[in-house]
Amino acid sequence: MNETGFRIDTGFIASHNGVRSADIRRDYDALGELLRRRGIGIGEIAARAAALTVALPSWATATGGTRFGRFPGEGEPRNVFEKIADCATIHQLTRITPRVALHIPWDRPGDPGTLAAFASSLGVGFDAMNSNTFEDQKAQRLSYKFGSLSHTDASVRAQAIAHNLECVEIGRVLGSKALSIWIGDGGNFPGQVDFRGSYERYIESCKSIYAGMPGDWLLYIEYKLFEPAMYSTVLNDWGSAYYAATAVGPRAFCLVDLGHHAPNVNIEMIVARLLHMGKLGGFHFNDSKYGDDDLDSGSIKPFQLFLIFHELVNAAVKGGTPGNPEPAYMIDQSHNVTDPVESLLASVEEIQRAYVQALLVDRAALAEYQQANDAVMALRTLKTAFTTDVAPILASVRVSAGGAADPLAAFRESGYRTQKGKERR
Ligand code: RM4
Ligand code: MN
Ligand code: MN
Repeated sequence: MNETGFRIDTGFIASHNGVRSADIRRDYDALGELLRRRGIGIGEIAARAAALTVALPSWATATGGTRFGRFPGEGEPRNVFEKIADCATIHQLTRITPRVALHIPWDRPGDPGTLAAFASSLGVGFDAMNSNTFEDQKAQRLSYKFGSLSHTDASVRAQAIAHNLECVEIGRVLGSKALSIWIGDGGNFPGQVDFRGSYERYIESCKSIYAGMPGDWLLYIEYKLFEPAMYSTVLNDWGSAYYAATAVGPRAFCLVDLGHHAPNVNIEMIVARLLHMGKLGGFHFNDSKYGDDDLDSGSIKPFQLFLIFHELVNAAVKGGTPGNPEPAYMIDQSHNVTDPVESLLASVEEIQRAYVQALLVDRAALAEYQQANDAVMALRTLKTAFTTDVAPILASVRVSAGGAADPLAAFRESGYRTQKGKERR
């Protein structure tokens, strides 16, 4: 079961890079010259690009699905070991995804120690643990139909708390250092849920979980506007998450999933607010057009992704914000019509691209334009960074780290999925 089977050969990656290296060098030098004229050293940008890391969601390596159906592809991972193998392949090609976020019970390991050893043999580790009290599992004693951590019945709340603590126990063995909680609790009809009572119960449940976490673990509180509850959600927005995280304790932080807001909400401003308050724990990157669409990062609103990183870089260059940890970057997507590995490879590249573009913002000039209320030039300063083609930096740092110049092309040329189609019947 924990055999990897086919793996992409390092020699294959070297020859993939070999035929592209002269072009990459030329493009990198040309971009270096352009940036030099702007007073930016390309070497420093490249070093920071190489230092970025993004966690992969175990649950996104297999085809997702909507409530209308699911259309799996050939060679999909059948168990958590095969999911880890796919994540390791993504890390092999991109070099910036060294950790996997695990979803329990979807990917509950039989023996966490065996899984930890397997992952480490493939060069990956574990990020935040993700609990699941938004659906019922076989042989589960009490139902979450009417909620979990905020349920009116104390014994359901106790069961949900125990599940979260089990996630922590598994995560301890895996080397994880954080727990992400997202609940589906809410109401479908006015009057169904006592807004204040349910929120209070949710906070008390989180306090119990927090009390059971090791002292060096962080708790990420993920909010979401709606769904599965269609009228009201117990943890609906960043303000509710902020208050809850504050009430729970200093190691509790808010998690921003880009798909969990109403359309057109200014998410970059929420990021700035949470950084300001020292309560931004991390992200679930994805993209959306209408709701919690879980589309590939940067596929619909790449400018928004850039503006989010602009706020993050702003905070970092000002020495961070007191009390706020380095935000954890994680992907949370659902792949319905694409090869999940290809979607993840593309998403990782988009996230790294947005980050590098944000590093190019002329912050001194921007501050002057803001001071002078020069809106046109302020926007142009951002656009100058956003429209810079940083692809040569991305390719070059990947190649230097032993990854692929073009991860998507390398993945296709490698025949990985066809091989897995044979192995994973
Ligand atoms: C939720 C939320 C959680 C994710 C589940 C599958 O909408 O985004 O983070 O674990 O979906
Ligand atoms: Mn999420
Ligand atoms: Mn979601």
